Amino acid sequence: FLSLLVSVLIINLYILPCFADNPIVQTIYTADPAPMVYDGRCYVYTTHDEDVLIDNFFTMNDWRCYSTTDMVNWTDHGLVLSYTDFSWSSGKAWAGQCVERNGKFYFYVPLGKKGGGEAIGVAVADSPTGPFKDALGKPLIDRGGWGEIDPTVFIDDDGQAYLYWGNPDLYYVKLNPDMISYSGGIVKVPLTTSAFGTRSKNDRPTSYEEGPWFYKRNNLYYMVFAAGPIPEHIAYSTSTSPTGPWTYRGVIMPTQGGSFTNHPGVIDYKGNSYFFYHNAALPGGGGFHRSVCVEEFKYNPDGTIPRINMTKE
Ligand code: FUB
Repeated sequence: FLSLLVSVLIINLYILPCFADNPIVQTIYTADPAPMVYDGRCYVYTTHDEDVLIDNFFTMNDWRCYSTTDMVNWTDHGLVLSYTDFSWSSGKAWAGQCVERNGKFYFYVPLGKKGGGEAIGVAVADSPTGPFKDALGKPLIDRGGWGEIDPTVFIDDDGQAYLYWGNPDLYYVKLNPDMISYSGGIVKVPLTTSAFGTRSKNDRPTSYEEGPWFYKRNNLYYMVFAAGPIPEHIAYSTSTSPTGPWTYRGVIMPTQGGSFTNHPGVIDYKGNSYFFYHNAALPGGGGFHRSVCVEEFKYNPDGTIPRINMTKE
């Protein structure tokens, strides 16, 4: 009996079942959802807003993973990666995305660098829930400044992988098949209003702010992104090519929910479409204490995305 009790305790420590409506995580503050479908399960990687803030700003040290097969019952896989796993990082475990290739899982994450500035690292694992290890021991993307945040990754049908990222600018590289290096230079995407929408304030050229989410559906490429001005809403653009030119398609989720940021993640799973985002819905919630939520939606017949509102369901 004692050994059975110990096993149950160990299982519960590592795989905690959660049963939740929105927010889908109700035990800690989470943000920046990055869903990934693998082997029949839907995994969602999130950032983690610490309860106690330093300098009343984003205080984020690690990434978490949750999974489900029905969008109702969630399994908590706990902490899967921390900024301390990158010897060159000083913190800022902000929005990342994980993708599977040839049985390995590549988790692209933005980090603050020791000595200043931001860069994007890549961690690799043999399982979707880790353990993840820094694949390079140095940044994958480092332009020597700031704004290297919010990487989004997509592997096209021809095997070419793309990594987009950035705030206030939007960049991409073509990843090599090893997923931990790239060929060609870093390309800056032209931020034109026809591509990314007109902004209601002239602090930036277009509504593009940050948090890109890049994917393809029915031969159309989608760039869903957090749009400004602050407080953010979610908008999107489409293209018939993975590298643009992009055409602005409008607002998906208006500013709602009490957080000055929002961050999209979109997937199809078991024949339905799901839109992940964050808000400030948990008790004590706010701009630095956010919560990940999900809404089911249906694409319009022409592939456009309908307006989606936040719910508690
Ligand atoms: O979570 C920290 C930052 O806030 C993310 O990198 C942005 O997308 C915004 O959600």
